[in-house]
Amino acid sequence: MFEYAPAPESRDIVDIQPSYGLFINGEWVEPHSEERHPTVNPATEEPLSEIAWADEADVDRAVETARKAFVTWSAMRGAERAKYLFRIARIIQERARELAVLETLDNGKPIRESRDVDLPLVAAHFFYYAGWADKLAYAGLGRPGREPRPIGVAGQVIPWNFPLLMLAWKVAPALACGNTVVLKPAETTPLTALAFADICRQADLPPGVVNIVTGAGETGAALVRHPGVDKVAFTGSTEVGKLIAKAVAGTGKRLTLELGGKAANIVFDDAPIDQAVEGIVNGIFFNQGHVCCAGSRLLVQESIADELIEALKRRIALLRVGDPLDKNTDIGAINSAEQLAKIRELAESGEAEGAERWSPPCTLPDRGYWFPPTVFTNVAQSHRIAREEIFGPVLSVLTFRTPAEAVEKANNTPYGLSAGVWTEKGSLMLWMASRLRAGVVWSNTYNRFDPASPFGGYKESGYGREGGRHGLEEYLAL
Ligand code: TXE
Repeated sequence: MFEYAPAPESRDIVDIQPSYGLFINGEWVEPHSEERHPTVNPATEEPLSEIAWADEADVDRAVETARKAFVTWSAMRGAERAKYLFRIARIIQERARELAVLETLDNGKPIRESRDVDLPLVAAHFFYYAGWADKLAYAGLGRPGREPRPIGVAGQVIPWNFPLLMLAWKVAPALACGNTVVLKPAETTPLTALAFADICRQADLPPGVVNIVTGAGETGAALVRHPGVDKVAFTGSTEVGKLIAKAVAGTGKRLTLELGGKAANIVFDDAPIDQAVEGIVNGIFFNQGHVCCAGSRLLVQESIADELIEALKRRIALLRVGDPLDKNTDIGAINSAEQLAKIRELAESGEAEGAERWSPPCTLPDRGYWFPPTVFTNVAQSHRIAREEIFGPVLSVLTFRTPAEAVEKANNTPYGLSAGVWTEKGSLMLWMASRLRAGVVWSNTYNRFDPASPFGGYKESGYGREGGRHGLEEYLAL
């Protein structure tokens, strides 16, 4: 039905090196072990570059460097630090097209999303926290008469679903407060973090203030347990989050964890159906569903369930799955073979447990990692697809009759990151929002982000907040 755009966004505008070192003390250095692994374009399975694997000795070097840099960076006037952050923000804007293409190549997300969502939010985050850097002393943070101080070296471990945006969420507030950083990107999506290292040089950021160590889980674990790290910030799986909480326990390190989710998107019978359908589609298919706050459980009021599901399927049938560099693509590639296997396994469990599986007819490319948009109906709360985070384009539909039942079902999960509520009744909206055990509740919208707004979870979705003034406080000794 659709014409695919003949001229995909050109990949010529990115300059990918055949291999990368580690970024320590403002320089590219060889990893101690000289070990490297490819990072792959998930849409084609072609290697993009060779990435250094940092070991304990490399992490040690990066942390020591960050400790030295902390002495001058933390003593610098906030207004001076702000200048660097503003400069970084502007360079990100100037290089936005290139960074968007790089993100799409390494991650598999549609270029329309990396260009129109990720990159603008990345720049906005740096602008927002640049604005805070010279206001820390008199903004009423902490105890009266005491100037808040930075914590020290922040060890930051980030996932692959929003590689540059997660970097921005972590690096911008850390630097604004006067901390220095050692950051480990995810092993499948290191390229934009490495481009960010180049941006730090371009912005003349003093050496050692930001250090980037690439590698797998062992690199992250070495960073988290390093005694020279004062604050750990992690976004990733609940499983690894628990390991990190154990590793940090008793060390005195500050910790924030942003983990998994199984959010309910709740639609009442008075909601405008078309608007709700758009919100449901955005809630679960944005970024292939690789979103911690994805609206992966649709809770729909029984009286409108048939009508809504019908409208939803008509809308989903129009989504275009394919080449992430094509500007018309709605759903790109799954980030890795491992993630694809996980999604497949959970979808199969849905069928085996008796739920009804539906996907529109769609032709998937021969190479690369792909999964069609999928809806499960007849889902019971006990099914794995209603309980476990799938982290893919798979929606589980459940129904409810009363608001109390909607709250009970929405909260019936070990997670508590986000929720969506669709109703025209303001009083019902407020009633729901006050009862949902979720860090973020969107009303008549979904997946809306703003750097000024705090984000974070309840229960097994983690603790601490990122974004806004709350996110700033996580990087300050108040
Ligand atoms: O996550 P990991 P994975 C969920 C999602 C997904 C599942 C597995 O359900 O299917 O997790 O994804 C680093 N010490 N989320 O395996 O392993 C790792 O190198 C320190 C939700 O990719 O948690 C990477 O940089 N670090 C989520 C980062 O942790 C360790 C986003 C995340 O990887 C480590 C991603 C260790 N022991 C996945 N082991 C969200 N909240 O958005 C691994 N890492």
